[in-house]
Amino acid sequence: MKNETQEIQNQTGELTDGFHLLMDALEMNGITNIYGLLGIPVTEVGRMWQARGNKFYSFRNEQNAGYAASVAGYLTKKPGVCLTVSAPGFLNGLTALANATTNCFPMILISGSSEREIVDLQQGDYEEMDQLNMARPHCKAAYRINRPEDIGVAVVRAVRAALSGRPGGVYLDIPARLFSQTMSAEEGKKSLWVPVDPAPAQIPAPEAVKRAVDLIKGAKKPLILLGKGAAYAQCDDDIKALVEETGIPFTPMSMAKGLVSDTHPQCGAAARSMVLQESDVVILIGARLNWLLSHGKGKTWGSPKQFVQIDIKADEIDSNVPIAAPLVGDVQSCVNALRAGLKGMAKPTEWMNAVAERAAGSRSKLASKLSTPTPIMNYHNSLGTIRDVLKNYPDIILVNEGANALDNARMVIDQYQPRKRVDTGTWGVMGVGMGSAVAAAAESGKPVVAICGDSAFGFSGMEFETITRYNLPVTVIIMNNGGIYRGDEANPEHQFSCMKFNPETRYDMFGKSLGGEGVRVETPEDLAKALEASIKSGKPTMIDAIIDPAAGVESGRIGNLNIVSTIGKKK
Ligand code: FYN
Ligand code: ADP
Ligand code: MG
Repeated sequence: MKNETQEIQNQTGELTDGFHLLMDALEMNGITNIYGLLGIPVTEVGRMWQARGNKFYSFRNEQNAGYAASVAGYLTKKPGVCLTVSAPGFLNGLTALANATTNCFPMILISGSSEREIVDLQQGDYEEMDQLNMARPHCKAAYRINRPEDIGVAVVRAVRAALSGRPGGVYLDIPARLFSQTMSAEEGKKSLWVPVDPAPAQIPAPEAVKRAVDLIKGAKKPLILLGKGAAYAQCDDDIKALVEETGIPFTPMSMAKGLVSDTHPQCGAAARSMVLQESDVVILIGARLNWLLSHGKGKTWGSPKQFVQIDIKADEIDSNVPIAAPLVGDVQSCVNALRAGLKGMAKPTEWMNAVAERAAGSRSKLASKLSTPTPIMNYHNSLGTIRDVLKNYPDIILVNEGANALDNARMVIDQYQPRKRVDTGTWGVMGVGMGSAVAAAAESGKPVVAICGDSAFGFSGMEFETITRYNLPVTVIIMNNGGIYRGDEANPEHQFSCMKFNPETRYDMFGKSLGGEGVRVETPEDLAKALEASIKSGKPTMIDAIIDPAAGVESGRIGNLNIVSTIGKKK
């Protein structure tokens, strides 16, 4: 019950509360978009955020809102903010927070929560859960706010934790009652501030630079390997200059594609096996030697390597194999220190020519497959068609998820500019597509094309309604081969195969039913027409591309990770 004084103070605006302090603090830190799903106890935050003229992107499941927030963070270098209700909503968001942390994307998950005195005695609150402790193991930092006067410092801590060093996910836990707790507006204002330089440059040590320069200068077959950490750093010109000044071939990891154009003469993407196996010194720039790079060992790497590793996180070095020349610091500082030290180095022309020759051979071999017609479209002629359309729209952000839909699109579709490809990332997460598409459109204002396997789309397909509701310029292309990996598996007796979907499924009609455009296509010509029309219209469009159910292989290009039983296998 408000007392008399509070009523008077309210009317004279002398009071503020948790709601207002949280929004003031977020706005002061440059946050304008929040991605989330409202309900008890955060509903009012959404309404009030919109009333301030900011955007609240309201999703159908918090996991997708969280994926959106994390991609917003990756694209803007400001923390993406996701807001959820307590317990189940928090848990849905937590998957995305953990994924953001794994991907090194800056994101803040804000969830309403139960009151401490009830949770700590496990007295059975509405959606009771000890969220702070549940979050801690899965994110970079986690804080709970207990007093309105602490909202300012909590948001500053969350912003700095999300952005500094290796970016990542931060959890902010807000017990429900705090939102409506009041305090003097003047005191409240004084409790808010903006962190100075929350993502400071981290300069590599001169002796580390010298060690790396000497190693690279002595290399016969050096290779630059660009990771999404280099893309995130947004020092594109410096990276391009390092590549061109040294004449060293480069190959990008999937989300680093386009950092230097895939069509650049020094791009070794189409000679990947060769450059990994035959190089002698490998310069890792914002790329971890994790599973995606076979942990830096084995047949992927052929001859022994000496690694130079640029990374902002010191203990990433030696995570898998010895690193001969660690360069601990931010990408931009390290790249420019290398450039200074390598000035005038002899370019590895012979090696670069050999790589370029192999790459050109692969590209022309692939080109013939891309234009070979088949009775039912396959991944090559469908993606080849998409590539030919997208090359005229270099501004478009490509979102990509699936197995064969992912691996073939990564190979076929060139990227020409930095941060124009968002995909399943380090974990290979299925279902990131729709959230990523919302964030890409919302943060860039550019058209988005999402190429999704039909299985991957199923994880978050209902968010197409979110896309149509905000009328975002998103084209979703479903690579519909009727199943997980493939659609032609034989049904076991009296059952429908656990790897297949209903062949009657109509994603085009699903798209229309959610308020968008929808078209089913069965030929590359029709696919090209539908894609052009959708991009030109700027309308949310679902293209249901029929792909041969026999096209594709189990798990795409990572079938080597499959585990099969040898017991009782028919010989
Ligand atoms: C690449 N290649 C090309 C081109 N680009 N050939 C012709 N033209 C072009 N433009 C060649 C490249 O040289 C390789 O051939 C091959 O195509 C594949 O290239 P890619 O995709 O870069 O390399 P590869 O071997 O697949 O990389 C391994 C990987 C990758 C693990 C990094 O597969 C990956 O990122 N997978 C992610 C899987 C995932 O997360 N799936 C989601 C869950 S699936 P060669 O040089 O001859 O080798 C759930 O089951
Ligand atoms: P990819 O999957 O593309 O190889 P990873 O996500 O494995 O990329 O690696 C990204 C690496 O980049 C992480 O180890 C992270 O610490 C690092 N990183 C992220 N941002 C920066 C930065 N600004 N400067 C240096 N390293 C960075
Ligand atoms: Mg499929």
